[in-house]
Amino acid sequence: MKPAKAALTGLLALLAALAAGRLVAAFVGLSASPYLAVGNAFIDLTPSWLKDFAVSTFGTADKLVLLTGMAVVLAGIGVGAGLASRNSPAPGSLVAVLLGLVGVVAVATRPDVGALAVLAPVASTAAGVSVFRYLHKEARESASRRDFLVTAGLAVTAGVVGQVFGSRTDVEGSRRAVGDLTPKVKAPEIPVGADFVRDGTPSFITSSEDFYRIDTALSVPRIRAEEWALRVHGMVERPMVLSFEEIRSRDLVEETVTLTCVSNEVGGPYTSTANFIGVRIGDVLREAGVKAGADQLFSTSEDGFTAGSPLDHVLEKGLIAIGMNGQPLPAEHGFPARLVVPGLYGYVSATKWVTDLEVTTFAQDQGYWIPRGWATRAPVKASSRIDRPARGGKMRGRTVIAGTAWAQPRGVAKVEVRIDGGPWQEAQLGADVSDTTWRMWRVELDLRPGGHTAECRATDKSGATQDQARLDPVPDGATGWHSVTFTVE
Ligand SMILES: Nc1nc2c(c(=O)[nH]1)N[C@H]1C(S)=C(S)[C@@H](COP(=O)(O)O)O[C@H]1N2
Ligand SMILES: [Mo]
Repeated sequence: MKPAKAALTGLLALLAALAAGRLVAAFVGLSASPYLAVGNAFIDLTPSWLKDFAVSTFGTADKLVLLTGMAVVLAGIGVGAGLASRNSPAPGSLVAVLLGLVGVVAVATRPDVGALAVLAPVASTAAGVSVFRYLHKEARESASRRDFLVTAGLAVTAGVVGQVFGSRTDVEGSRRAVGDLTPKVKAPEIPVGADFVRDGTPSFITSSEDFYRIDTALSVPRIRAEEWALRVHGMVERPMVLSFEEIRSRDLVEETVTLTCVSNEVGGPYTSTANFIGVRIGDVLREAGVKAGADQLFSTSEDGFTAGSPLDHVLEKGLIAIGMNGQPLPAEHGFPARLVVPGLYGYVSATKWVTDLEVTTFAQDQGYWIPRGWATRAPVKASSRIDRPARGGKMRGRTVIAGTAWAQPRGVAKVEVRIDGGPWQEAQLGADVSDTTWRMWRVELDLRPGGHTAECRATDKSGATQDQARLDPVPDGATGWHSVTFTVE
């Protein structure tokens, strides 16, 4: 076989192998791509002096330099393997298998891939060996130029299809690849008696499917964890860029938090509770070194949404969350990462698909909703809601009124109920889970048949009772006592 043809055989087999790996990786998670896995393994294994050298020499192009270097080395191996196989396909096949093994080891040892990930390097190896042997046979017998062109075309198409599929729809693959998230500090178990589901309250923990949703974007941003990064900058001593893996490999904490939307009407549904897993924003910002004079953390989403939160509050209570109820965040709730700040309404704190944290001042920047008429500062107001009976509901026999109350981060100390404007009666409270969560309540009453009105009000642990004055959600949250009319039969 002529040297040029032999070299081409090796190169094309290599291309086919990489393309097959990329195509399968589009379905089992981008990190399963043997090429990227080898690159990531290389980065993880790089001693810090070399890493520092690469960053100081190439800056943010260091990853591109690495991937290009790998491509050159691989191309050299492909050409060499082809040339070594001019008489027999055995040396080239051996090289393909050995490269495949490197890919399998690299993928299998990645911390960020799922169980199916090895399928990608296995497919890669199979494609490399079979394409090599096929081309080798053709080259020796008929040596048609078309065979080479068709192979090259197929390989490029497979790679492009993998790329397109991978970047369009692989959020679920990326979530699967992240797998279960195990916090170092777990949230305390929710005690029995924290909710009164049988009496009509929601369950204490809201399932991720049932968790309320508020987005400004028309479509859910689809970002893969592997391609996501969080920039921390502004009034800090040491700006940082954190990858998903860097966040994940920190000590993760889990916290049960009730999230509340400012646009919730009295009695409305925009409040839910989940176990959020992540890192404390305070830890990250202290590493970055907050400069004097800053008073706002300004967060920006991939989709352009922004929120400004009071810096002192965020330093104390905020999380960069990557998990929700034991799983990576659902795409709808901000995968790969979002902010969760107990005690602040979502629009000034809970940025989903967050990509940028800027330490700044309220004088300098305004979050998305501020020029649209909402308040700059929006702490959660104490609130309570009657879940049963429903408006116009009918009750029979024993009358149990039950509901929900929240006043994060102060916590709920007391809920009272009154019927038909009569005396306030203290409700039985569910087990106290945390000051950053809601609290369920119930009260058993003996009511005469006929129509009634029930009202409720909460008192937080600072002793402040929920405001009676009826105010609209704009500009900083509704107030007023929830009231429900119903009939006892
Ligand atoms: N990127 C982005 N983040 C966002 C929003 C948004 O529209 N876009 N809405 C905010 C508002 S108003 C609230 S109340 C919470 C809701 O979070 P959830 O949809 O997970 O319940 O997210 C906040 N984060
Ligand atoms: Mo909201």
